[in-house]
Amino acid sequence: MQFDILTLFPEMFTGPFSASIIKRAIERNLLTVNLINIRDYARNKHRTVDDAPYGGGAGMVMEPEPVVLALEAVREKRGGDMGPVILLCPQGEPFTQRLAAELAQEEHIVLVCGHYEGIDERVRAYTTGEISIGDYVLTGGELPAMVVVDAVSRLIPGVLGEETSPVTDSFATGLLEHPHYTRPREFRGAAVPEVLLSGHHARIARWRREEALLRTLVRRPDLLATAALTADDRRFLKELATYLMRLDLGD
Ligand code: 4GX
Repeated sequence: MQFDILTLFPEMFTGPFSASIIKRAIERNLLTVNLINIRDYARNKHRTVDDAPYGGGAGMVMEPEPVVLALEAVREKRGGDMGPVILLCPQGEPFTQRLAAELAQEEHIVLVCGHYEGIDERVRAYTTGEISIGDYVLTGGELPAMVVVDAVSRLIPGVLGEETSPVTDSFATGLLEHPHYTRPREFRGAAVPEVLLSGHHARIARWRREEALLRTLVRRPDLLATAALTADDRRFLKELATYLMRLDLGD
């Protein structure tokens, strides 16, 4: 998998990409991240990349030419076609695990990071899509680009290593994850649930599933509508509903 990232601040990426799993994926050649400084494509004498907005108003807008020249340089290097060219912005398609899984099928992804108030609208004609990582406003598209690289990269076979599989992840199952515990058996008076020490694999699996269902019901009931629920899951949730209806909480 290859990412080309167009940005005015390539140095923002060095920390997150030089540690842990992404670093290892790059070292193992499972992943290539190519950072392209948009300023290198500024052709005017002061190498400016932004300007005041037509029509007036506060803030600056990124000029179209440096971004489009950078995109054309990437296209040239890739010998013509390049797969998705994605602008990170609040107007984009909401980024979900489903979208991450779709992008993980690609060989080559170009991410365009806007800064300031945004990018000249005419750049959008050179992109194939737009992604938003959430309904809040950031100072630039760099953090969203890192989020996309991270979520997509961990779905590439081998990136997480042999033993960890992303298919059991929360969201892959459509539910929030069950609680996790490690040693010690008792931490400051808080014990590990007995069932996890039992060695009874079927009971442990059922307990985890029910904890996942409970958590999802309480924290993200919207997810239950689309989760892949088994007959056992439905029975558990119905029992819970019956129990709650019969519960007498007084006045
Ligand atoms: N999820 N921002 C992008 C500048 C901008 C605006 C319009 C291109 C077009 C964001 C988000 C996000 C702030 C990144 C505005 N660039 N991006 N930036 N939330 O808030 O993706």
